[in-house]
Amino acid sequence: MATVDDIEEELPEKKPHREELTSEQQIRRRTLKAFALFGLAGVIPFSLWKWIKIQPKEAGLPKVFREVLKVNEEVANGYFSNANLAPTFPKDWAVKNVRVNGRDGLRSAIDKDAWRLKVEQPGRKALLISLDELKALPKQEIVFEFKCIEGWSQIQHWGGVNFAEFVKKYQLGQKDGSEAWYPYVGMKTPDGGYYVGIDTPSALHPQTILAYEMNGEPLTDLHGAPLRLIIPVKYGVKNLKRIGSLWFSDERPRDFWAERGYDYHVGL
Ligand SMILES: Nc1nc2c(c(=O)[nH]1)N[C@H]1C(S)=C(S)[C@@H](COP(=O)(O)O)O[C@H]1N2
Ligand SMILES: [Mo]
Repeated sequence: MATVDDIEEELPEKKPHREELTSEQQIRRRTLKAFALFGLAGVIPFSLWKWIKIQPKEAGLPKVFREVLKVNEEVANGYFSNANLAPTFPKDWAVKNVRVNGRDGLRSAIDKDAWRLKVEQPGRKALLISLDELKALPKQEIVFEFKCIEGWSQIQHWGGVNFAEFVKKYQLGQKDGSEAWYPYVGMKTPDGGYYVGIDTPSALHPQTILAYEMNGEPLTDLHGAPLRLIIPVKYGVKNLKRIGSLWFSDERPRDFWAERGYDYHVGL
């Protein structure tokens, strides 16, 4: 893997550092502010309103409101918009010699017939879903440029179940008795040797797939059989191979490469 310094060099303008805060701290700060404002919206005291009115303005709106709008925009984009789609290509542009990168969580053999996808959510009984059940859902294919953070990329062809479709089918992600979404999805290999955390809007992005095929064939072991994540809005590191279980949660799930110094979100 590249070092943290390499990544910072690769993505200078994408990760502007405001003051001394890391992007993670900035997001947390902004989100907290947004939630605080949502909570106060109905009962906002006059003194606070006066304070907001004297805040610095950005595009005509007090900056605090602008920040709430930004968070809303980001959430809305992730869930609903097709505007930020990764470019796609004709099938015959896809490479045949797909590179293998990363074997964490793949070193032991698994019994693919006995394999089930375990799905968890707070307050619910775990689901165990077979590959045949997933294959019975509509198949989505994508040919896109897969990018590894180490500096290589390839045009690759994957097929599987659209993640949002899967979520809808099994009624996942939203908190019981409310419209609110769990903010994170965690995933790990059956042996726990590799694991990722993904923000829910990115997981629900229209191009995110639970893939069981590569180039029209079942996945090979080293590409993540029987099921892997394909998430074109993220770098390769988040595209977990050999998914054993996935879960929705309020807490940010552990993430293998974030624990080794990479940015948690590694978005493209
Ligand atoms: N289980 C598991 N998934 C993983 C990894 C890994 O080491 N183990 N490496 C990641 C990285 S860094 C990349 S670039 C892609 C590579 O996928 P590929 O081997 O199919 O090209 O898998 C990702 N998913
Ligand atoms: Mo990677």
